[in-house]
Amino acid sequence: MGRLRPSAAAAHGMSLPGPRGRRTFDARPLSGPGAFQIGSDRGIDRSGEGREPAARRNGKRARCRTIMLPSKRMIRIAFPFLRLLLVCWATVVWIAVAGPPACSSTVGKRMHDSAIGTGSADSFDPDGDRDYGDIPDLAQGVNNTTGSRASAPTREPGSSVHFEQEGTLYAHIPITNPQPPSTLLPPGATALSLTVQSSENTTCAFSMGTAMSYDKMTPFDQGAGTTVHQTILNNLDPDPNVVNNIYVRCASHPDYLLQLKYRSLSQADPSYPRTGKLWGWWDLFGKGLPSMARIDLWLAAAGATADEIRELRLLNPGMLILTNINAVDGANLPDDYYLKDIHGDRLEVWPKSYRLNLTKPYVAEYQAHYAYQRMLDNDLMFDGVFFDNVFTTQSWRKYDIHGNRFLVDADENGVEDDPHAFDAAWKAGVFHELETFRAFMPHALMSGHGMNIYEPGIAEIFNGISVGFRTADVLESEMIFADLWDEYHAWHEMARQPRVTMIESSPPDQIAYGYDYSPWDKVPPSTLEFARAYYPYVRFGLALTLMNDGYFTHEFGDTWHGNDWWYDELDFELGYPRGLAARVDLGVGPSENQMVNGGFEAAISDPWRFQVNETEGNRATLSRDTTDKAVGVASARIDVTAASGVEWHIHLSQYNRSLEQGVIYDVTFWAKSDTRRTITLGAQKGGPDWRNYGLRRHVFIDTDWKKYTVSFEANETANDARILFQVGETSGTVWLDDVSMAVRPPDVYQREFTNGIVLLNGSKDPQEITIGPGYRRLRGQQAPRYETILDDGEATFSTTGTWTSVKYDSGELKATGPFYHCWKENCHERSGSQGEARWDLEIQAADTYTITAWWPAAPQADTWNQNVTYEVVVGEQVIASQTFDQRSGGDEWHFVAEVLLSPNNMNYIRMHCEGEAPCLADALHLRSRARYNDGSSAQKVMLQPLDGIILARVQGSDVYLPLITTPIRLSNSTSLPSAPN
Ligand SMILES: [Ca+2]
Ligand SMILES: [Ca+2]
Ligand SMILES: [Ca+2]
Repeated sequence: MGRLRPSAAAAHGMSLPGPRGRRTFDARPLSGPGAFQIGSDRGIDRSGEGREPAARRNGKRARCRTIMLPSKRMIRIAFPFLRLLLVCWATVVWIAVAGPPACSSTVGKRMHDSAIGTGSADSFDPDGDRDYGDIPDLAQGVNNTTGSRASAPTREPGSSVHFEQEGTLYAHIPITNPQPPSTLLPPGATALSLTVQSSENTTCAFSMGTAMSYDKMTPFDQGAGTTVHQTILNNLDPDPNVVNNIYVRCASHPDYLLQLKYRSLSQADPSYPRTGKLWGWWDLFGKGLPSMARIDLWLAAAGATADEIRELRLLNPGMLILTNINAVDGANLPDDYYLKDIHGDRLEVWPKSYRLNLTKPYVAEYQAHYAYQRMLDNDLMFDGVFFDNVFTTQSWRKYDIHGNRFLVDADENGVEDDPHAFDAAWKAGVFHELETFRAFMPHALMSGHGMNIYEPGIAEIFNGISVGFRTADVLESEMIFADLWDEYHAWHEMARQPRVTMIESSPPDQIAYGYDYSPWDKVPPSTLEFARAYYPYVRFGLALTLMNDGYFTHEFGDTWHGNDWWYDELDFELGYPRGLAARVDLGVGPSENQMVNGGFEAAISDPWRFQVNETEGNRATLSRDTTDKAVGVASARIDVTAASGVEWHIHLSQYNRSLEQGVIYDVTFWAKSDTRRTITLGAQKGGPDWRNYGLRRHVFIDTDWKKYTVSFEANETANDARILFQVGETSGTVWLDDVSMAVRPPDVYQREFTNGIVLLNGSKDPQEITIGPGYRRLRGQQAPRYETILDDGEATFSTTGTWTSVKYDSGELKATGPFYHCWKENCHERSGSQGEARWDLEIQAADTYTITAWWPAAPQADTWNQNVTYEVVVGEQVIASQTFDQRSGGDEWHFVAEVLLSPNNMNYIRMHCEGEAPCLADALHLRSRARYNDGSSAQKVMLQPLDGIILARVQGSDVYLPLITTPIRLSNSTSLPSAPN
C-alpha cells in the first residue's frame, strides 16, 4: 500500500495515497497440508488494522489482549493522574498483588481480566505454552502526565546499553518505572544498566532467569534505603533466540514481583540477493519452516509464534521478522476513538474497519501501546513492527468505502474542520503514536507503508519502508525511474540504523489490480501463471533492489500477498557488495546548465522574475544576500511577511527555458529557511494557460543549507517554460542558491559484488554494455532469453481496412465485476468485412519462439467474431496459423504457434476475420526457447529498457567492469563516492 499515483504525486508533490491507497489485504484461502480454515477462524489479521486474530491456529481462542480502552467519559471523571494510571494499567506486571494498587482499582474489570490473579509468582505462564496472553507481560514507565519520553539510548563502551529516561514515581505501586522497560537490545548486548523506583524507602534486589524469593535475590548496586535503585545487569545472553527474564522485588513488599524482558537483536547481515515477504505468513506457513527460512525479512508476520520464530532463526540466522499494526485504523474500540464526520458517523475504510481519530493523544498512545503489547505478547521474539498506512495527512480522504461524503469533524464541534488545522493535529497524533512506540523500543525495527522519507521526523523514527509496487509503475510509465531511484536510495541514506528497506516488485498492474480485491478467484489461471513468469518485471525489480542494500520480493501486488514465487536469480549466491552502485559511463557528456545566473552571483534580473499576488494579501520581498549563501558570493533571499497560503501566490521563476518532450531533467539547487517548511518546485508554460510542463513537487527544506535534486520528465517540447520556486504557503524567509537544470544522464548503473556484478538499465532505450572478460550469465531454466509483448498501441502494428482503437477495460481496484482488459487498456476493433491487422516482428536472434495472443473478456464479446485467424508469416510464406473464437477466452494468452524465426527474414503476424462480426487485434507475446540465464560468457550485454541482469564472476577471475563512472546523485544529498576500481 501506500501506492502513489503519479498524477497524485504530481498534484501534491508527495506520497499522498492514491486510489490504491488501501490497506493491504493479506491472505487468501489455501488448501492442502497445513492449510488453515478460511474466514475469521483462520486467525488472520485480515484487514491489517491491528486487531488481534479471532483465534489462533491451534484453534485455541485468542486471549484478550485489550490492554487499555479508556473511554472519554472515564477520562473526564478521573482525577488528573488518570493518564498516568492508564499507562501503568497498560504496562505494569502484576505477578503477585499485595493489595489493590491505585492502578488496578482505577482500571477495574479490565485489570482483573488481564491480571494473573493467582497471587503466585510461580504461576507466570501457568499453562506453559509460552503464550503470555494470560497476563500483560510488560513493564515500563513513561511519564505521560508530563509527556516526557525516553531520550535516545546512548551506547556505553563495550556491549553495555544505557537508556536515559525521565522518571516518574507511581503512588502505591511497590515497584515502578523500570528504565529501560522490557525491550529489545542492540546486537551482542551483554550488560545493561537498570533503574527502578520503589513507592517507599526500601532495598530492592533482582534475579535473572527465574523468579526467586526476595532473600535469594541479588541486591541492586545502588539505592538501598531510598526510592531509586540502580544496578548493572551483567551476563545477559546476547543470543537473539534467548529472552533474558529479569525479576525484581523490594524488601518493603517482598510478594510483589516485577518482571522485565530483554532480548538482543541478531546481527542480521544476510548475503545478496536479500529476500523479503510482506503479509504472506499465513499463506506460506503450510510450506513448512525450512521453506520459509529462505526469506531474510518477514514483514507483518503477526501470525508467527515465538517457537516458530526461534526455529526460523536457527534455520536462517540472518532472518529478521516484524509483527504489524495498522497505524491509523482500528476495530472493536470505544466509539470515541474513531474519527467522525459532522454527523457523528465514522469513516469506514475497509469493511468494518474505521479510521481512528489520531488528533486525540490518548488514541495515539493506545496505538503505540498496542504495538508494544504485540511485541511483548510473543515473548519479545519479533524484531520490530511494520506500521501499515502511515498517513501523516488525512484531509484528502473525502469519502468512505461506500462512496458517502465524509466531512471531517475531528474536534467534534459539529462543524467541518479546516483542512490545514485538521492535518496539523492529525500529523502530530501520528508522530505521537510513532514516537511513543519508539520510546519503548529504541532498537526495534520499524518499517511500514506510506511514509515519505523526506518528511521531517520520519527518518529519525523508521529503519526503512516497504516500497510498495512502484517498479510496475515505472515500467508502465506512471512514474519516472529517477523518482523511484531517489526514494530508494534516500531511505538507505537517511533512515535510522540499521536500515531494512524492501522493494515490492510485481507483475503488470492490469493483472495485479484488475481483478477485484480477491483476485485468486477471478484471474484466469493461465493469466496468473503469466503474472508469475513474466520475468522482465522480476529482473527490473531485483536489479533495482541490488543497487542498494535492500530486500527484494516479487509478489502478485497489493491485492494478494503470500505467493511463494521464486526465481533462478534468487538462488545465486551473489555475496556482498564491494561498494556502492555507480553510473555506467555510456560516453554521454554532461549536459549544459540551462539556468542563467542560477547562483545569483550577478544582480537578480531577467530572466529571473519575482511575483507576489498582493491583491490576495501577500507581502514578500526578494533580495540578493551576500552574507548568507551556499555557493559563491551571494544567494537569493525571499522574505515573506504575509502569505495567503496558496503556494503560487509568491514565486521566483526563471522564464524562457527550453524543454524537450520525453527528456528527463534534473533541477538541482541549494535551499534553507528560517523554519522547517516546504516549498513547491514547478515547471510550466510561461504565459496563459500556464499549463504544467511535467513538474510540480513539494520539497521539504531545512534551516541549514542543503542541496536538493528534483527530476522530472518534460511532457511537451517548449521554449517558453518557466521554472518556479513557490513560497506562498506560509510566511518566513527562504534562501535559494546555485540553481541548475540539466538533462539527466542515462540511468544505467552497475554494482560489484564478491561473486558477480549487477547491471541495471533504468533508461527508456535499449543499452548495450561492454563488460569484457571475467563474467558469465547465471545458469537457470526459467526466463526466456528473448521475450517481448507486441501491443497494438505500438509502431510495429498496422492495419488495412476499417479499424478503430477501442478501450475495453474494467479498470483497477474495482470491487465488482465483470473484469476485462485489453492489453494496455486499448485494442483495435474491425468493422466491416475487409482488412487485416499486422504486427511486425523484430527478431533479435534465430531461435524457436512461442507466440501467444491476447484479447479482452469484455461483456460485448458475445457478439464478436467466431473465426479469427492469426498467421505467422516468414518471407511472405505462412508457416503457421491458428483460428480462435473471440466470443470467449478473453483475458488470457492463447497459443498461436511455436516456430523458428530469425532476424534475417521479414517476419510478421497477421490477423484476419471471417464475416462482419467485430474482431479484436490486441497484443502478442513472444518467448524464445533459449534461456536468459544460459551460463554463457557475457563480454557484452544488451539490456532492454528498464531491465537488469545479474552476472557471475568467472571463478579465478577478478576483473572489474572498467566503466566506473560519475557517482550517483541523490535527492537531498551531495554526491556519493564512486565504486572501487
Ligand atoms: Ca470541527
Ligand atoms: Ca551563489
Ligand atoms: Ca492493447
